[in-house]
Amino acid sequence: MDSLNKVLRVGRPQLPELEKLWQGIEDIWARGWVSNFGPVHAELERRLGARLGAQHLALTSTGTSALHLAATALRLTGEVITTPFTFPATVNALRLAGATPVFCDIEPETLMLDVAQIEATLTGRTCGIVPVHLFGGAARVDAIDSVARRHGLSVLYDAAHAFGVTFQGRPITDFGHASALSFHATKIFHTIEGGAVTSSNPATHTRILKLRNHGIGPDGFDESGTNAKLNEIQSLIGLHLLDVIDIEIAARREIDTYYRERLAGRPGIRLMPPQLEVGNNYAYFPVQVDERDFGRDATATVAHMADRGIYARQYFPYLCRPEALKGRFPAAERAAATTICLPIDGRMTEADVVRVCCALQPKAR
Ligand code: T4K
Repeated sequence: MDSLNKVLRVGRPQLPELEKLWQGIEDIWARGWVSNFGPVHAELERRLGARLGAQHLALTSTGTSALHLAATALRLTGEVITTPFTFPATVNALRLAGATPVFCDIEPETLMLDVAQIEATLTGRTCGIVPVHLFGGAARVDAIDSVARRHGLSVLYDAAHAFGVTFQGRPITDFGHASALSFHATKIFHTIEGGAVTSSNPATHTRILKLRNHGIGPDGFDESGTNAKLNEIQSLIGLHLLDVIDIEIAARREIDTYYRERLAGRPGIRLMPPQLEVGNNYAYFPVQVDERDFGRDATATVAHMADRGIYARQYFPYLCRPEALKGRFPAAERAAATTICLPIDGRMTEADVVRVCCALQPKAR
């Protein structure tokens, strides 16, 4: 399909080739085992753990359930410091687990938790930190983990966007006590809906396995859990996409480069500086729109592009909107008002990038 007729939108899922999927579906049908920890689920869990370099990995039904289970397993029932510049799932899951999210501002440069402000936000009731690795980059894991160690806090990373990301060459899931990944269809690796918790401590992992299956463990039922299981068909989709994830990341890296070449120096458009110690996965291509120089704000920019068949998204305006937060977290508020994500996926071409960049023109004065 030529670029002009191609749908270009954020979050367009990569789907496995149907012919390849078919044999796996026939096998599942023949076994008559479609959920509750079947062989495809087991294989995906094993292969994902190996790919991500995780000591322990448990698949879950969504990224939100991964966060919820991990927060429960880490007993985050006091105040938990997190960012207001995230998808609502982060705070929803914490509240479900009985934690009280306490917001802290972000660094304008990375759009992730500002470590200096974490220290200033600590109280006697703080029990944990839940940083979010945004857009394919990484929060300042070394500094955050060292603050947590100094104060005896648990760290749960929201790694919904961070599949395969590294910091100083180490898997991002090596940091903190646990990480929660999302395998939603819009993510770089997905199972349509799904997620996973990685953890370093065997006891945390054992508890997560129990919590995702109604609280039923090898010794029976001794605490309430939920149903957060991934089924066999979704696991099969994951196995197929895992075969091509490194091709997808490499293809996106090229798209990222094309964008940077085309958009460098464009008035009113700020590109995110590359994080030198981070192996990015190019899950998103965020830019910030400065209304004064661009002539349109982020919302008008997204609408203007949609009129030209390009579907960018404003991420994340949600949590900074309530009046109660106004003025308290200026960097997050500014990020929420100005950040848009441009389409990026491994099926795009340089011509597609040109089309997006043409639609992202400043308003003529
Ligand atoms: N933590 C963070 C930091 C997160 O960003 C998320 C989820 C979570 C935790 C929770 O993980 P999950 O429980 O969701 O696994 C989408 C996703 O639904 C959500 O998973 C994701 N983050 C969030 C950033 O994006 P919406 O409300 O923006 O989705 P929607 O339907 O408006 O679609 C987004 C874009 O994707 C549009 O351009 C359309 C496109 N799309 C979407 C779907 C579902 C497609 O092209 N095909 C599709 O099938 O939340």
